[in-house]
Amino acid sequence: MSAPAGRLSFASYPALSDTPDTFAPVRELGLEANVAELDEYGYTVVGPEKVGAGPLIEEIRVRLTGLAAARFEIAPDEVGPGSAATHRSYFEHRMLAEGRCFERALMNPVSLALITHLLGESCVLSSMSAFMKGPSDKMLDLHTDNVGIPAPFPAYSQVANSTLLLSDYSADDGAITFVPRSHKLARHPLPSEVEAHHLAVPVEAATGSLVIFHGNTWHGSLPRRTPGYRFSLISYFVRMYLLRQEAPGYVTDEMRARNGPRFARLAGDDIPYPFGVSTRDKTYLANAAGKYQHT
Ligand SMILES: O=C(O)CCC(=O)C(=O)O
Repeated sequence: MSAPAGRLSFASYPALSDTPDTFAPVRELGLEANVAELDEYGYTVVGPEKVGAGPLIEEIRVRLTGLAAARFEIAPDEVGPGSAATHRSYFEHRMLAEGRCFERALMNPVSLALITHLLGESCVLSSMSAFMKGPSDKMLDLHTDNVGIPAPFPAYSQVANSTLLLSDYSADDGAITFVPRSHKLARHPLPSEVEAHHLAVPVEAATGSLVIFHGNTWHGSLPRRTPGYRFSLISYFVRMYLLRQEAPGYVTDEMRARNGPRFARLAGDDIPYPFGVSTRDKTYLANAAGKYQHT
């Protein structure tokens, strides 16, 4: 991808010509302000008109309702408010195995541009989860998504979250909340801080929006006070050297063929570990050439 005339692109610098310019898709999709928010506040919200998911949103909702109905052992039209005993009523992983609509959500260009800004092109999908939340009085305490990673965290993201909103979000709807700039603290909230909800700002956004956040950012959620479910689809990505939450044995060659090389990479096909001779040599060469400085 080349930069518009007069704009900087290190992809045109010969020594880096095979290093991906992760800013190029950001610029192409007009997401510069979202990148600034990610870097400054640790999270950003992209509106439905820019995300462009359209009818996919309803398709995923219907699919999730069917999966939840099967889990609750009721008919899909009986899935409604009232089954929530905790901050979430239905939370399931491995959604990528559940139909092409989830593949399309994974490959959304806006989501990938911002996740790639945070984690580089070599990042992989760790898990894709469906989340339905009914009315309750339960808050989700503040935490980071750097599960199992001790502080101090690096300033850059090692994990990142792309949440597709499948219903409207507001404080009353039980929105996710963020503590702006908390990614710069580079640590988990202390036990004495996990209930500091007054520091956290709720996301107010329409169905079809994307919420993207840096792995260091403190977040939680409010109780849902309105009837029915809050629906979301969470794609959680990690740098390629971290263990994944899912073992993606469900990814088939058909899925690879229809979605292309970036999909295969996200599915983990280029992870160099455990070392074979060729992946070992490729990794050492790339490391020696400084490729991982940029992605
Ligand atoms: O969406 C929510 O309410 C919270 C989700 C969350 O904590 C996460 O995705 O890490």
